[in-house]
Order: sequence, then structure tokens, then C-alpha cells
Amino acid sequence: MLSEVQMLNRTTNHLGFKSGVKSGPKSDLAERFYDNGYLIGRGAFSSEEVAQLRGMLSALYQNIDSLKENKFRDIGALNGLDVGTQQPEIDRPTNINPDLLETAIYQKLKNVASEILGRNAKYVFDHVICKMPGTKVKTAWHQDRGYMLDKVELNTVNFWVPLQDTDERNGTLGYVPNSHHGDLMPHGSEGVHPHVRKVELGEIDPVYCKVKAGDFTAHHPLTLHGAGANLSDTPRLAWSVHFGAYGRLEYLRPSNLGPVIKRLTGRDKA
Ligand SMILES: O=C(O)CCC(=O)C(=O)O
Repeated sequence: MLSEVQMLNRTTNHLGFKSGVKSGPKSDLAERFYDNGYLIGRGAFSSEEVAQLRGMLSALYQNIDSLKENKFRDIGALNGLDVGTQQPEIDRPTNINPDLLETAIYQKLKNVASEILGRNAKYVFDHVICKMPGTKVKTAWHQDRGYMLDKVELNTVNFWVPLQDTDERNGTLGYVPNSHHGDLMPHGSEGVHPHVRKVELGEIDPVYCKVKAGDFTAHHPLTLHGAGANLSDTPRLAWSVHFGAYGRLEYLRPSNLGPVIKRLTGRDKA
């Protein structure tokens, strides 16, 4: 029986970037992903790989003033709290620094996504969230599909890469196992930043991920998840990267065309 680390190393080694996986029986990883709605990959990245990525993402935060308004926001800066002091988020950091696409961590995530999807995975989206030390702001419970235009479905594998050891004290991710077997739930923005989408939940029994730097999590776009406050005295940085079998062409699946065309022509606001 292979340990989880051995299994991941095997995964990342045998899936060369060029060859990837085209088809075949469902792998162990795919089974865990689709059965539970999420998985945790342990010991996938070296400390050098984590340090390199942390440095590259932290550097983007030094230049937030130069970012376009729709690429940067502080989703925790409500009720008079200053922008930049709570939970600053940058959309598509790979657009700002394309070298991120060349990092070992990106390539390994792409290989894992290929194994789960059963074919060569392609980039769809990424964002980075820094929970500032002492921020009480939580990441609201949501399904990633709740951020999509009405009825748009992207069949993605959504990774979350913590860049320090992370647990309930400094804002780790919590999942509601098996929640991806249900439908998309109604999402709203009441009481949170206008960019944020949230689900009102009753009783839930989440699993909070206790992870080390070098681990990652992956979840299905319908899996309910959220994250806690950062009560520690260091920033909690995490990179989220989404892959799909068709990359950004996922938006052009026939069933997505209606809402996408409505958005492009402004008819969704009519
Ligand atoms: O980093 C976080 O706090 C939340 C990330 C998240 O919810 C996501 O990437 O889907």
C-alpha cells in the first residue's frame, strides 16, 4: 500500500507535462475527488518550491496600487475597516506575473488535475487571498459555482495551496464532505463584500483541513467550503488555481452559451 506522499510523488512524476494523461480508468485520486468532493494532497511540494511561490505572490501585494480596480479588492474591508488590512484578494495573478505558470507547483497541480480529469488539464482561473494577521473576517461558505453567471457550469478541479502551515487558528479551509452531490444552492451577498457570494447554512458538519506548507487541497466546483479568521500574527497566504479539460473554452460548452452571450451583450442586466 503506497502512502499518500508516495502516491502523490508517483502521480506528479509519472505524469510528464508533455505526455499528460489522455484517458483510462478512474485513478485513486479521481475516485477520492468525485466520491467525497475534495481531497488533501500531503507533502507534494518541497520547502524551496513553497518559498519560491510565496515570494512571487507576496511581491504582487507590494504593488497593489498599480492593479486595476477589478483585479484587486479587500473582501474583508467592511464597516470602516481599511482596504489592505483584512483580506486582500488578487484575481488572476498569473496574468500579472506569467512566471507563476512555470513554477514547479503549478506544473504539479496541472498533472494532478490531469489525473483527476482523465485528460490533459488546462488553466481556467486563479486567485490569491492573503488573510492579514489578526483579521476576524471569515471566508463565507460557498460553492465555487455560485460565483458563475447564472447556469454556467465549468467542470473544473479547484486547488487551494496554503503557503504556510494552516489550521483553524490561521484561517484554514473547511469542507462539507459530499455536498457536491447536491445542487447549486442559492448564493447572496448580504452582509459581505459585494464581490463575495455566500450560502446561508443551517447545521453543518465541516471538516477543517489541518495542512502543512507543501500540502494542497482540491475540490469540486459544487463542494461547499469556507475558511476561518486568521488569529495568528503572520499573514495567511493561499493560492487557488482551477483547471478544466477544455481550459477557458469551458465557457463555450453549448449549455453555457446562453448566459455567456447574455453577459457579453449586456442583456443579463436588461
Ligand atoms: O483562501 C481562502 O480563504 C478561500 C479560498 C476559496 O474559497 C477558494 O479558493 O475557493
